[in-house]
Amino acid sequence: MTDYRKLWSDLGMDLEKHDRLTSALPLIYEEVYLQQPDRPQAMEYFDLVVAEIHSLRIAELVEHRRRGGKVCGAFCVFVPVEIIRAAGAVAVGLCGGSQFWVPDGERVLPRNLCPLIKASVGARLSGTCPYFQSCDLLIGETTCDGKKKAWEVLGEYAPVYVMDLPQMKRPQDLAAWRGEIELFLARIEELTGYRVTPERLAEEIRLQNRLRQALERLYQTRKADPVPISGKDALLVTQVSFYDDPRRFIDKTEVLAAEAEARIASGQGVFPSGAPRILVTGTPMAIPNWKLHHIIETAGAAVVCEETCTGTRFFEHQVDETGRTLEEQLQALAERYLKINCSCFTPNPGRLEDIFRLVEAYRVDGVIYYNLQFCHGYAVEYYAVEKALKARGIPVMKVETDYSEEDTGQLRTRVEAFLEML
Ligand code: BJ8
Repeated sequence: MTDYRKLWSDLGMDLEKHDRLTSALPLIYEEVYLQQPDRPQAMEYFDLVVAEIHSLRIAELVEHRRRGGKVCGAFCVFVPVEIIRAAGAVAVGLCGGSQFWVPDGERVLPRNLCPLIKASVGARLSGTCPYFQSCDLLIGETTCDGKKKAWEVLGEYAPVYVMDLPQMKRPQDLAAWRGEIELFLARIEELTGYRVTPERLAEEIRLQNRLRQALERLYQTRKADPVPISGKDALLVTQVSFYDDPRRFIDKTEVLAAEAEARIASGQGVFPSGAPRILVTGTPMAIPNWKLHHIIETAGAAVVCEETCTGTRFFEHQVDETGRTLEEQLQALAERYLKINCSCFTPNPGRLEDIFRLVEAYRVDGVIYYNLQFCHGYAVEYYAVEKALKARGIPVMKVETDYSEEDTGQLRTRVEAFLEML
């Protein structure tokens, strides 16, 4: 049996602090997840992943590195994981979703900064995240100002490579992004010592497309009324996709989607038919950030879709698989990734179009705009989203919050009032 304490200690972790972090999780998980009635049986796998979040997958990463492999950590859905894997490395998502890490982040970052950035940097500084500790290279990107400056700080603690993401979507921006992807490929090849061949890249493009399709299939089931799976469970599945082994994740998600489809066929749901249906749009929810979904769903509404980077922005759009040369494949990757509608782009009309499309497809009664505190891009974009939704008679409310529990009561009151008027 693996001695995880030794493994964590070998990764240079602060074991005492780590014990404090992990001791809180089972209680929270019990309350937020395990007490939900009628959950699909296939969620058992995802429960296991959370229960073993710092052990089973970490042992796999350690073994990969023991055999000479590399691990790369990313903080944004713009990072093309296909390239990382085609060069023989493992890709993991590193966005911090826990309040536990925020104070450590605030040691080096301003307090009035997005909690996702503070928690991500704090996770590294505190030595309590084995994923961070397992990374040979951290991949940052120039999306929002907070992130791009945080990489400079993080670079003092670990090797960081930054991808320069354009902030517009003109042809010259696509060309620049394509060039950036080429540089990225060269950096990853240098890290691993392997050349990325068109054959290997084609394999990883197909694999990541399959992963996207598995999530898409699961999301399709959420269009049903009654909805066969809770928003909290669907969110967890997407969160897990960022660090699980991709092949295993695809298998387990397909089993879950098949179960959800069978539930639809038999009319089985996790909320009564006719329960208010909510679209959450806005900033990502990194694990274990389940705060808003928990409030909404314990108030009697179902979250049926997330227009976020831990939702549709992560898995919509496939990479074209017809490219045979590296040039064609890199172009296909650049085109697919540049379709993501993050608020760091100006203008960003595609996001509005996505929201309308999803409101219709998922038969949404109301939209809750989720804004992590101090995320200015999404906060400013609320103006356009609210105006457009109101013009179409779609109820919308904005929630601005952080990872702490301090405002939970107040948020609950506001969400309940919003649900009542739907
Ligand atoms: S593509 S949303 S994952 S940058 S860190 S922007 S919440 S202030 S995470 Fe993001 Fe990529 Fe865009 Fe998606 Fe705001 Fe916080 Fe910045 Fe954030």
